[in-house]
Amino acid sequence: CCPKGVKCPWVNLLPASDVNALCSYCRAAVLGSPREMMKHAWDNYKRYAWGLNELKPISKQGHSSNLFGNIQGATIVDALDTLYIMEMKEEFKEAKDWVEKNLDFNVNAEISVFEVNIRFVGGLLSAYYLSGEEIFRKKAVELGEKLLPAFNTPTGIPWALLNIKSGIGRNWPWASGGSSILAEFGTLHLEFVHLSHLSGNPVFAEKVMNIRKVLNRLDKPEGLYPNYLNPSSGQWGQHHVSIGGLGDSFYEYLLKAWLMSDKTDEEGKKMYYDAVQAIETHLIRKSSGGLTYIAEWKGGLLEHKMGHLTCFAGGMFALGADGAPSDKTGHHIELGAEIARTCHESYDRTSMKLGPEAFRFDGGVEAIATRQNEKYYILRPEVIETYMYMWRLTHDPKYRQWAWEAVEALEKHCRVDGGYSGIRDVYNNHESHDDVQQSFFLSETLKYLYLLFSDDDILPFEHWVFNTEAHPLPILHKEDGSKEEKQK
Ligand code: DMJ
Repeated sequence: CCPKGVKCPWVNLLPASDVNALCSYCRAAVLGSPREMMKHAWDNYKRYAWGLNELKPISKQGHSSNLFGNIQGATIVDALDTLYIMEMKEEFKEAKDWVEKNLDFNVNAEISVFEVNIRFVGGLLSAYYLSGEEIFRKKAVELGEKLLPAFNTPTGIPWALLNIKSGIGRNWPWASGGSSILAEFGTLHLEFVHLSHLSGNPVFAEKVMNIRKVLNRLDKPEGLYPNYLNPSSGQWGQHHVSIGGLGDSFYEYLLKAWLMSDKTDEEGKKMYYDAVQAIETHLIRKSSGGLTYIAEWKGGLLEHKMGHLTCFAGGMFALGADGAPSDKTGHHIELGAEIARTCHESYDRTSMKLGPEAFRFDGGVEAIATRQNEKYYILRPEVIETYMYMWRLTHDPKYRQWAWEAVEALEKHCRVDGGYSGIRDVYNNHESHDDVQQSFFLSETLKYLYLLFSDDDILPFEHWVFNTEAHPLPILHKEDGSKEEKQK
């Protein structure tokens, strides 16, 4: 099956359509490929940016983002579980040693509560659950405690930004009327429930349960959740609803909170399925060319645009199909499949076969970016994430094929000597690199690719849920008990 035979170290030189018909030799090479990509990304980070947050793969130096203040090592913490899962033992050990000796939260840093939670707390929790190494549990709980002052607002809806030394919080200056952001305060639940579980301290879970309480008290326009909520007044800001940026992982965490509770969190379940119902009625549309998409809602008017971020929803709908009312199970899987197809089209309709940041369904176009500032690709995972869920839940081989097309495009356009870089315009024939290797490329994009080409018994869905940064967290069974309960 392999035209280049055993001399071919890179099966990704094969046309994508051949992936399902490979001999065992080639198949083994395919399976190894995301691991080799991880090695390239990791080795270069280590060579040029060790201990810093991210890598600039073209200029071969560190990249610091203001999301983490001066907390350091984002790539190391985000990559820990991927290294573990891929059995990159030496690399995992050097990452663990760095965490032990250098990961320091006693710094004067203003950080994004959401980003630090999903990447650092999530990364440490997964590393602990996978490896059993106490250092990761200790660091996760220590960091969780540092985040608690963010909840000191009149409603308990946390600030977006927090100085972890002074405990002073504030919101993004651009957010509607001083509001907190739905996708930010709504994406703490999984990690905080686990922090309570591992520390025996109920305070973490109490904080996130209070967020639910505030949301449930509020009237929702057409059953939809606006992206902005004022933490002082407890009132919605601007009525902008999105399943992409600013809204996305709030919905994901409702579903996953229910799954992670071993399906006992009935409140999370109801909030999720009610929200999906409203999304279907008001946001989901079909283009004249037959592509299903999720539009954005602005005070009752639809903007026929879908973000790359929104593409995660295909996987979410399919993952949630099981709990949907019995007559709707097939429908939710089908919805997932349709979103996956639309997002694949957004990749396929570019020159580089990598998807733009946002694509539109108006002015005669379908699944194409029309604005110059929406044509970039920053190594985001959401489309591959949806392929991974669709593959696991349907075993339709097209998802492996589509993922393979993405691997080929990443290798061709994003791989550079110094690692992997984002692209400024995926419609251009020539790469203009943005010179950033995002930490989520290692934690999410490469992990989802690896899982997609592996057997289903690696991190099976019956036992694990993935946080929004692809960090696996175990399902908490009743009999597991918290650390405190176990000590008792
Ligand atoms: C990641 O940090 C997470 O997936 C988050 O939910 C959204 N943005 C990036 C990846 O695109």
